[in-house]
Parts: sequence; structure tokens; C-alpha cells
Amino acid sequence: MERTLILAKPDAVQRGLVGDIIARLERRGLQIVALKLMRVTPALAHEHYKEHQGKPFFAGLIDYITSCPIVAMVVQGPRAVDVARSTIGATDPAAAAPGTIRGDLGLTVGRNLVHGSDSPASAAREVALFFRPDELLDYARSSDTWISEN
Ligand code: IDP
Ligand code: MG
Repeated sequence: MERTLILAKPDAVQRGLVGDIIARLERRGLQIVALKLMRVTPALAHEHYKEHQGKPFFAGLIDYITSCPIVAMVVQGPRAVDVARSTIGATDPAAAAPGTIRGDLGLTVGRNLVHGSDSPASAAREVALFFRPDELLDYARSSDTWISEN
């Protein structure tokens, strides 16, 4: 069982695609354990994306992620990090496979709709940036989505 941070980025919120994005992750079988609409401050943006500091797109990325509220969530499930990233699709929506969020809903890398943590270690770091421990609510699932996992 893993947890991962998902952000519906400002373009997803502005385009009214939050519900579609959440629905895709839920239908995949991932379980929401935290969810909120929030603004990303410049300080949080810099911390979240610090691995990209110094890259040519960094300033634009900070402007983008702070430009409008986002919807932040934590989802969990078996191999949630990789499962979420495969549902999200490749970083550049133009290259993302149809059927993925970016491949179906996006067109350019600078407006690629969603963030998903890239490893369990990144997920732990990023979840802690966006949520307090008491905001993560664990509860039993009524479906047997995970029971068939061997
Ligand atoms: P990821 O979101 O698929 O993990 P990263 O390489 O970690 O992709 O890049 C973080 C974010 O930075 C991307 O989701 C995208 O918003 C932005 N980004 C990455 N590469 C470019 C680029 O070449 N131009 C503009 N924005 C970029
Ligand atoms: Mg990344």
C-alpha cells in the first residue's frame, strides 16, 4: 500500500476538469484520503519544485502553479505512485498516450493539468508539504478493489 500526492493544477481548476481528473483516479481504484482547494504560495511552490530550480522553465512553472487555486489530494492504493503516474501520462501532453489524463485533456507541457509524485520518497516529502498528518483520513473501503491483489 502506498500514498501519493496529486495536484489538479491551475489549468485543471480553471477549465473545470477537476471532477474528470478525480473520477479517473477513483475509477482506477485509488482511494482519496485527503482533498482540498488551496492556493500555492511562492514559498510552497519553490519548495515543492526545488529539484527544477535553475532549469529554463522554472520561473514559468512557479508562475503557473501559483496563478490560481489548485486542488491537492492524497490517494492511496497498491503501487499508488506508479499507478497514478501511468493514469496521468507523460509530462508532455503532446506525447502522452490517449487514455491518460494528459493525453486526453492536455496539449502543452507548460499546462499539463496534473502533478503526481515520482517516487515513494518524493510522495512522503510532498504529502507533508501540502497536508498536516491529521488531514489524512483513513477509512475502510466498501468495494473489494484491492482484495484480488496477489
Ligand atoms: P512531471 O510533472 O511529469 O513529474 P517534471 O519533469 O517533474 O514532470 O516537471 C515538473 C513540471 O514542470 C511539469 O509537470 C511541467 O508542469 C513543468 N515542465 C517540465 N518540463 C517543462 C518544459 O520543458 N517547459 C515548461 N514546463 C515544463
Ligand atoms: Mg516530477
